[in-house]
Amino acid sequence: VVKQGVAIDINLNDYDPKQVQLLYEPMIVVDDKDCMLGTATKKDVHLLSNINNGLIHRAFSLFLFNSKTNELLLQQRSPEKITYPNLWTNTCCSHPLYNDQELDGGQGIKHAVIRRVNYELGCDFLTNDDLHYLTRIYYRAENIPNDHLFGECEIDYIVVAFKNFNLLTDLKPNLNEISKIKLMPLEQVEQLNEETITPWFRMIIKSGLLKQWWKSIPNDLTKCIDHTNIHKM
Ligand code: DMA
Ligand code: MN
Repeated sequence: VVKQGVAIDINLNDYDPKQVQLLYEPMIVVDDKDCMLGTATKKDVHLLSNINNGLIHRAFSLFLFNSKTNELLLQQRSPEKITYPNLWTNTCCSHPLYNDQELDGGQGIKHAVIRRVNYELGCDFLTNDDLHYLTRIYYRAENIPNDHLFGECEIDYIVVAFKNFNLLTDLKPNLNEISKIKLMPLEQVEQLNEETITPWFRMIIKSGLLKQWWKSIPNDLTKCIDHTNIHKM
């Protein structure tokens, strides 16, 4: 059975054309155990009407730490983003695509991470070996208040990397995706104003998971690996 969600005709003229174009990317539709059910567009999986009918899709969240300073790389989403514009969040979030290279839960996710850090951050220094898939979280959230159209309901693969890089010379943010980037120590991340960060980033901080991962890098990360359970947020 291919679960696809209902395609709804909505007026997308008020949104950024590049971001609208990306709404036709093919996502991986899964059940709450992360078993693949089929595919649907980025637009359809993020429509609240479909989310309310139980549509779940696969995503990833990358946390890139600067090994020199032990700080996390954060990004501020651009005003062009259709969901959660202008909010601060972890290094890079996106979705694996429904294609041969990205369907697999392990290698496919890493392929998607490398594709997106390149696209969003102009980052070309991460390789498969730098990426550690730790665990999966399940969460659901609505888009910014006053938009009753979009939201998220995802199985989110948590990927961590620890690498020495220079914020100014090794990265070139794509301004259609990101307005600002910065490095932050744990204490500062934990004090971020909830209103200014994305819901998934807030849940990951509040749950204590981020702190646990942070304290375990780089040598103790294996104790954070759980490829069996899905943390419900
Ligand atoms: C989607 O992020 C993934 C998560 C974990 C929320 P996003 O909205 O930044 O996706 P994209 O960058 O592909 O628009
Ligand atoms: Mn999503």
